[in-house]
Amino acid sequence: MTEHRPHSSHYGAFHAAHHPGEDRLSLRPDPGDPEPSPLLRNLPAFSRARVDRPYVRRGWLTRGPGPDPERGRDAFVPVEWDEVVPLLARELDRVRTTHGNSAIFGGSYGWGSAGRFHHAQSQVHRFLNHLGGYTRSVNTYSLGASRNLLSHVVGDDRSIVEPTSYLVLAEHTELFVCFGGMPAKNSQVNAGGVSRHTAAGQLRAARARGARFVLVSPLRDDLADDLDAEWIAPLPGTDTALLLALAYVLLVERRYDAAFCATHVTGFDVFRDYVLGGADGVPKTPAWAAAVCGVPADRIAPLAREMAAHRTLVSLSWSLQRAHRGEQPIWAGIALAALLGQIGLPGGGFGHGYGATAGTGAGLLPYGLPTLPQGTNPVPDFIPVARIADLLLRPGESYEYDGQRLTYPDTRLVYWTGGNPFHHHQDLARLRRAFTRPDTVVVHEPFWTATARHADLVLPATTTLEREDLGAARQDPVLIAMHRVAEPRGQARDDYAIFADLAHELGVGEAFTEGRTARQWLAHLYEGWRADLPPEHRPTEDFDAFWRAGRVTLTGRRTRHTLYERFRADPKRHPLATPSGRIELYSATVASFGYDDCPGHPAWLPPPAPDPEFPLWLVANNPATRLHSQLDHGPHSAAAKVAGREPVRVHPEDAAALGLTEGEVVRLRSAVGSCLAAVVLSDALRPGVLQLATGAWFDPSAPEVATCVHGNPNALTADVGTSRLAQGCTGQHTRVAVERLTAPPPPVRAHQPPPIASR
Ligand code: PGD
Repeated sequence: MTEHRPHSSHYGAFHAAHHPGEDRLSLRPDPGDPEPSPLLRNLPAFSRARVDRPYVRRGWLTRGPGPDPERGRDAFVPVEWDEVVPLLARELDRVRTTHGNSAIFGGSYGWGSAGRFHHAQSQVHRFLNHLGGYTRSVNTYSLGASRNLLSHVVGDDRSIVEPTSYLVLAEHTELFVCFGGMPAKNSQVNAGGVSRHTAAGQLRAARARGARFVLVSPLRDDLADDLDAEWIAPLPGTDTALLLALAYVLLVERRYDAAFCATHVTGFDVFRDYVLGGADGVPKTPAWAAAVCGVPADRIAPLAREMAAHRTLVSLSWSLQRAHRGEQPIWAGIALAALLGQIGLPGGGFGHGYGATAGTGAGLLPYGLPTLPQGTNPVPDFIPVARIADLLLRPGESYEYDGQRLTYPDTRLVYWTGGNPFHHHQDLARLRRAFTRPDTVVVHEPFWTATARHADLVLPATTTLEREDLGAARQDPVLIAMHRVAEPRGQARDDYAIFADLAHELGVGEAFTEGRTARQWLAHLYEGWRADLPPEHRPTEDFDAFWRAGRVTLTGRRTRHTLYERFRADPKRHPLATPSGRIELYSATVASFGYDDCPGHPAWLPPPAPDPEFPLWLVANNPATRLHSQLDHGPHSAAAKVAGREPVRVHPEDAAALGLTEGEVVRLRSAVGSCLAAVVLSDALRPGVLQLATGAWFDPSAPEVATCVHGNPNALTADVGTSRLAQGCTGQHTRVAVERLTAPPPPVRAHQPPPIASR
């Protein structure tokens, strides 16, 4: 397939050709993309890391299903497709008939790949629904704390899904105060695709117009250099204290918008009482905050005054809430924006997630996209997504979540497609123990990720390059005909084809496939979608014309978020979906849950006292050189490694105090585990804070040296929910010690296939 064909990914649209003889991918970014993502450079990653054929773990094959401590350590036996399909069908049938469908965990969280039809999670959910359902997961690792919180505070998550566009901010915002920054690296990616990377350019336009940027983050590169931001560097996880102190200044200096608070807010008195110290005897003064967050008190009051005097955007990153009591900085940020009284004014108020993806702030299409119907799931059981290890380790135990008491079902079979929990989950040693508990783990994967290595049945999936699909996201102006660019590797098959065979084996083949080939599904989904569109947005091209053209234009992205504009104009006629119809600075509902880890108003809930054994903070953020763990073996990701390890950035002052040198491989140790990483010196960090990105493939091959010898920070992070309100992921921070190695580090084996055995 040497001719360049249209295709798409979560980080950009492109044309590509595969040159099979040389095993080379030639790739041209979409000519309409003003700033194509460097992540595209990972795509030509044909490597030994591919799963070339179906495999079954030796112990499972010989001893049959059951808990097994060898899972994740065992060798794999190559099998044929016509053997593995009936084997897996029998096991699925055994589990559902013996233990019931709730014993199948099909939450299967993960970003998978771009493509509306071969969307791995949609495929597995549709398949399992045809078998009678599964225990599902709710929420995301991205926004675990926020979604629940926002439902109580502003009624829903539309402020995330459809925030004011960058176009409006670029025109109106005078002061961007960016808690957690707006990292350019995260604006590379968008779930489903992004054909135009415009966020960076629009922020530059705001700067050129004279807007001022203030970055509040322990990491200076959480905002692009060319925005000339003032950098305020609090300790990780202390933004709530800073936000409360800014609110304190507005309250005591009477710079808050009393009229807005009287008409649009509920719980103002409770919040004011808490901030001024009436509730707990601790006024949240700048001096108080300075002692908590390390930002000088004399910088806090002037910032509050400046915010009150200008059209100000309080920008709250998603990373803020992926942490201990992550609900609080978001609630405190919304409270601060409410006091400023600019919510609903162009360029003012708050935003949550600018910079988190390329789509945030790009405008939203007012209609849906072609979507594979998933059917209905009759099983009521679910978990908040980040409670996966608890689900497997604590069957029958109860826990609290958003005012409910829930019980973990007894999981016998785990089915994962399109995700990598051994990338995304915290405390990976604990996750390993959890994965030994079910009877059977099934994974479809193109690559030998740690998740595939911890499975019993590993079924090789195609990558998008090897199949046809529809590429689109609701924040992007094109629907792309993703043509096949390369032939499937080895015996890899589409997830759809695998599920179709399993469904036939289990007697639901016709219901699952509806008699369509993959290409027929694409035409069916496209035409059904097109017919339902409002006429003014309906593309004239039928499926064949669309496929030949390679794309159709999607019109009508909204640039203004009218929810808050209408609410501002008339809160009685356009109330928020909260019990009071207003922004809730005190939520009687949340208070009624009685959670001391998430009380009824925003509060500073300090983390446990730091253990002197772990004197440094580690920020474990999303990576700049790959999407999560995807294509970690790709050229762009590999180029940033140092001696084959993931780089850990260390401030030169800390390095000097610890006697560390640039490039040295060190061991990071936390209360739950350890990992190796290579030192890179950087003054873009607050001293006392290290930074190690997520996404290096977990490598537990030398446990005597470290839990992970490659540099996966989730070997270090704790598996604890944000609070009982949301039980969200807290992977963003942990506390660590750095140790020098006394012997040469062991090799990294993460990108090599696991041991292969004969029967
Ligand atoms: P990915 O690396 O994208 O990570 O976690 P997520 O599990 O989404 O994994 C997707 C997997 O799907 C890859 O292994 C890929 O090969 C596979 N895949 C791709 N396409 C297909 C396909 O078509 N079929 C099949 N079967 N497989 C496919 C991401 C998660 O990590 C997220 S969203 C966030 S925001 C979290 N962030 C943090 C964090 O900030 N800090 C820490 N410590 N941890 C985090 N984890 C979370």
